[in-house]
Amino acid sequence: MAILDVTEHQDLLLSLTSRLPAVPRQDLYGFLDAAHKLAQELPYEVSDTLDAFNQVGNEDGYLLLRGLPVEPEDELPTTPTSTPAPVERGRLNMEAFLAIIGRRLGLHTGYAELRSGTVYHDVYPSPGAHHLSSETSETLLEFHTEMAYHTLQPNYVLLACSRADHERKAQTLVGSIRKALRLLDEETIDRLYDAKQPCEVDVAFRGGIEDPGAIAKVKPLYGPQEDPLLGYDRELLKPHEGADAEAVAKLSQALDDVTEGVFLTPGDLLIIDNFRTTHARTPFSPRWDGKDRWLHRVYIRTNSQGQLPTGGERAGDVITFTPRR
Ligand SMILES: O=C(O)CCC(=O)C(=O)O
Ligand SMILES: [Fe+2]
Repeated sequence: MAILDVTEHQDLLLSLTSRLPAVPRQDLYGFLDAAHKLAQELPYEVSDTLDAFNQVGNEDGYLLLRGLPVEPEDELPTTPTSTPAPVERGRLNMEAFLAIIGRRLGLHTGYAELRSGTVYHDVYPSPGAHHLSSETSETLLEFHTEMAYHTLQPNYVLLACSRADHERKAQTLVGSIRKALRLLDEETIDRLYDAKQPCEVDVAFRGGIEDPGAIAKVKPLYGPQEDPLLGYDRELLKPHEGADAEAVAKLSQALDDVTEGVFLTPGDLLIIDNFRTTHARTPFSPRWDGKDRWLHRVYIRTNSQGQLPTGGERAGDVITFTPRR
């Protein structure tokens, strides 16, 4: 498991967050610029690990920073029940770390159609959530590569935990293509490689139409032949019946076989390599008592897969949807 325990650096890390503006959303560009400077002052152990992950990734497809100093439970606000967060909400430790660590990796990006185009997302359970939503709880949130159907798909999904679920049942699952590929035969790989498959999109990108169908095309495997990238979504990918569907089923099984689970606990920050993995979340039971599971999420783009096409992008930019075709 790719875990870096940063507990010994807590004092230094906390002092970095104290130099960030107190109200992130008032001037998010300014907040993320300040974070960029602070990202140059991370302990070497942390910055070196982040830089190496950013350059070459790893086998697991994720990196977990553990032991970040989250607020004591009695100082944390209650878990949100609505989105987006109020502009005046004060800086939270885990949001501060998402800023600094995210800026070490690349550029925070908002997606205009998603969560009112905000950059920071609260992830919390909601009664009656749509089955594809991160607000689900009692049901499995199935494997997805985040926005695999979006031309400007994020390179990283960062999830930081302020509260775990009461019973600590919720597991975030990551399936890595570097591991899964070894379980696939040549024929299956050939069938999946550079082969566009019909793909539906998440509700936010459907333009208010209930079922626009498979409006995107996604390649399950693409990029470097020896070390391919992955586009896989168990709910949205709709391969043609026959050989394509059979190959996707084999890929799906291989991803299940290599899946690793992480129980996110307060002070954890999970970096998911979104071009080489698919992720999911197992069911858990909310109590609706203000202390339910609470994660903070940001999306990071880098130029490694051409996700910064203009060269003039800034951390905090909000971009619009073009489906992969
Ligand atoms: O709740 C989790 O652990 C993951 C949810 C998820 O897939 C996401 O927020 O992108
Ligand atoms: Fe996700």
